[in-house]
Amino acid sequence: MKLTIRNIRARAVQVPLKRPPRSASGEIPDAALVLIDIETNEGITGSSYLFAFMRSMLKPTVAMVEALAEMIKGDAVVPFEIEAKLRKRLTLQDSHGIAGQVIAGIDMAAWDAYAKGLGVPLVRALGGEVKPVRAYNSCGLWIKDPALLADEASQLIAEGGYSAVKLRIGRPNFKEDLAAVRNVKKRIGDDVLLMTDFNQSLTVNEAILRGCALDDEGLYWIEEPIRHDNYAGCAKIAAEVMTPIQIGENLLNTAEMQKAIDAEAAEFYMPDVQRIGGVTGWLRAAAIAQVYNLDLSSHLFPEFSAHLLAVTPTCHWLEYMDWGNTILQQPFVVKDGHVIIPDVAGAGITWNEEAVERYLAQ
Ligand code: SMN
Ligand code: MG
Repeated sequence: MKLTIRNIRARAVQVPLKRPPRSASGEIPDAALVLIDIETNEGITGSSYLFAFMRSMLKPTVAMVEALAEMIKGDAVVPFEIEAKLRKRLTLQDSHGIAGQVIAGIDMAAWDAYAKGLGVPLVRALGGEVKPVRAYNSCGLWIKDPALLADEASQLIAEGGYSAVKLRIGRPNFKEDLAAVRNVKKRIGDDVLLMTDFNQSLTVNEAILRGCALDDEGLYWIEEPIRHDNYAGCAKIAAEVMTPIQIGENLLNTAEMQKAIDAEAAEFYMPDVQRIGGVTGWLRAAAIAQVYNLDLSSHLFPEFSAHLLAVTPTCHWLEYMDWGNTILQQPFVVKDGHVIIPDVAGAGITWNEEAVERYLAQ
């Protein structure tokens, strides 16, 4: 069914988190989310959500959705056309920053509506099939007392039969990081993979020293050791450290991804659907990853990422995060360490309106 955009609604919510994040680059007390709904003349609504990272960014993000909505009201729900139009209109302003994230959010909601118009799950609208997608549990193991982490790792694995979890590191005292890694590794054993994330907290030299020291600890990857856009620095680290380096959650578009690949910045890449440009941007990133035979994982947004990884030729790992669960009528199910894509039209997101009402940000 052909759809026409009638209106785009944006709502800000602050959702409590079961295990509030504390990384080497700061704390996140609750999930500041912006819910986007593209309403169409035909009665179908396409939905997505964005993560504003902090409460103070909710208002500008909602305002940006409203500003961009004005440009596409009355347009057909054709995601590639919408994306091209918004990027073109923002050429002289800037299509990165909040504007870029909002383009991605609108793109995701447009794809959701588009798939609903076809009456198929998003993955099928993309030419793929509904199938389980391998995931690691990323909902915990933040920076905290290393002695508490082994029990938390066991809980995280049990929450969905996971075979991989991610631990945040980057404490001022590296010995504490080592204790955290060893405590978790000892508990989970060799059959469960352990990813780690420095959240951009180190200098190049520190990263080489710490990375080489971690090479004997059996880690699956070391993520974002330094500032995300220092690709030459990342390349130095990747050359010195045996453990694979993972980057990508802060890649703002596919051109940045290409620059990182050209610099040989990392072994693994994990774009974030909100930063890489929504579903449309992801498809382009997946094509590049295929050309270079690079393993591609996702960052946050399991609901959209599951559909996308299911059509990604070099699909690696989905990062499972539960931040949207509270405001969804039916959070995605994880079974035997795999996210189950719901066999319904669209991405499978329906708001729990009662919860949305309760957590609406003022
Ligand atoms: C992360 C993402 C979002 C907030 C805090 C930390 C982290 C990850 O980098 O990869 O999950
Ligand atoms: Mg990360």
